[in-house]
Amino acid sequence: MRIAIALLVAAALPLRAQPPLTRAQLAERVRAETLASWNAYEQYAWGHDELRPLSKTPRDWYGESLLITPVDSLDTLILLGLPAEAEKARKLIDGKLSFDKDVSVKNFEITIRVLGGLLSGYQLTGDERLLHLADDLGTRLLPVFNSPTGMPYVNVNLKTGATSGTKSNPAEIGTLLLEFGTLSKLTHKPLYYDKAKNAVVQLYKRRSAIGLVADEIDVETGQWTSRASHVGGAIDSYYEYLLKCARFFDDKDLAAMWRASIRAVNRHLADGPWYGEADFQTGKRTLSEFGSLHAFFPAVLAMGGDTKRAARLQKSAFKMWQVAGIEPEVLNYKTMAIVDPRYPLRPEIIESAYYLRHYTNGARYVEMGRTFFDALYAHCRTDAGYTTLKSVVTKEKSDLMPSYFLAETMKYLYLLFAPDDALRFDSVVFNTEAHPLRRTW
Ligand code: DMJ
Repeated sequence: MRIAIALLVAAALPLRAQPPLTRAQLAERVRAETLASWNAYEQYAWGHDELRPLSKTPRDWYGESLLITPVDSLDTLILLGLPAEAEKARKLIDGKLSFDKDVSVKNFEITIRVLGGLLSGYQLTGDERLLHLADDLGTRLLPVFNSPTGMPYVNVNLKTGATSGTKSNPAEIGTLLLEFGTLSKLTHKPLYYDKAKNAVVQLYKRRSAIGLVADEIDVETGQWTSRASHVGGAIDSYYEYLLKCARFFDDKDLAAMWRASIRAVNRHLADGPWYGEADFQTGKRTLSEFGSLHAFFPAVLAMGGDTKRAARLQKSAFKMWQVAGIEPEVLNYKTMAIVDPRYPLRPEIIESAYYLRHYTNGARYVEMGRTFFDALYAHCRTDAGYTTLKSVVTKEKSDLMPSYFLAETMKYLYLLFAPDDALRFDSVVFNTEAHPLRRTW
């Protein structure tokens, strides 16, 4: 009886507040969750492209595996201090990865995830086999540039070199140069750099009179097939690479292209504290939508030196996150209504928090990170890795751990919390899949 009364009294008392976790403790928790997710991949999807955490089954993008998760995760495992797991991944890649496959792959995705992962893996481990694989992959991807304009086709068959897909977009055309350029420098084959750079130049040349690009173009005719301009999916990383490649390769043409582009974007797409959509030729506003893919933009603004706009936009993105307690894919920022309720474990908002913490030393970005991590843990964690959400409103889960979750989402979260010497920010440039590349030439 006395025990029962004591329990009742204890239940009525407010819980003693737990002290919030320190940055070091948060970094350690991200590391532990990364390890658990990797272990789930090992247990249920080893040797395959991706893990489906709910059904505990593997997924291969093209029927045959290209080891997308191991290649995408290798540098994360190294940077987070998981050497045994990294070594196992490296050995799997060394022994099993082959591109001699009769499959038609998406050039953009394979470039940013696989070519980028092999290059950063090579630079971090010194394993020549990884560079050899990157060179072999690069050679097999090169036919994409054989269009009448030089802008890449969407798909290429790794064995036959047959290309397909004429309707592409600035992101897929303009997000190849960090990887192809690095490959060029490391193999001393200028062709890779020249082809990928020409593709960006061809795209840039087709910008409108007010300096904007739209989100679909035919790579054979060079004609735009859309008028929509924004900084979201299908355009996003085109801007990211203009800036990063200008600096990484010390390329004056790209620097000028970046300066002209950011001027036009700020002039026609900035909409109060958000960035929306406009007609690329007239600048007329068309949509007030912002989403999880747009959320990379504060990072790029900060890197370009505009921390004021970057901080303001990150504040907006954080509001988007808070509407349902985790980030929707698309939000109408005028009404704050959710337009697309999915959350595919995207990293961009975390990436921007990391860049802003680096550039402004602002503690508020670590606090944002705490909110992101708590929500991921609460809503996306399963007993076999993390999974995407069908709806941030109902929190209903879907069944996929995309390879970028370990490549990007967990890496940027860790780096946001970890001490600066975990990775010296200025010693690398991250490709759009968060693979850190070093200028070793
Ligand atoms: C990643 O593959 C890359 O960050 C890409 O630039 C955009 N989409 C995903 C993550 O959301």
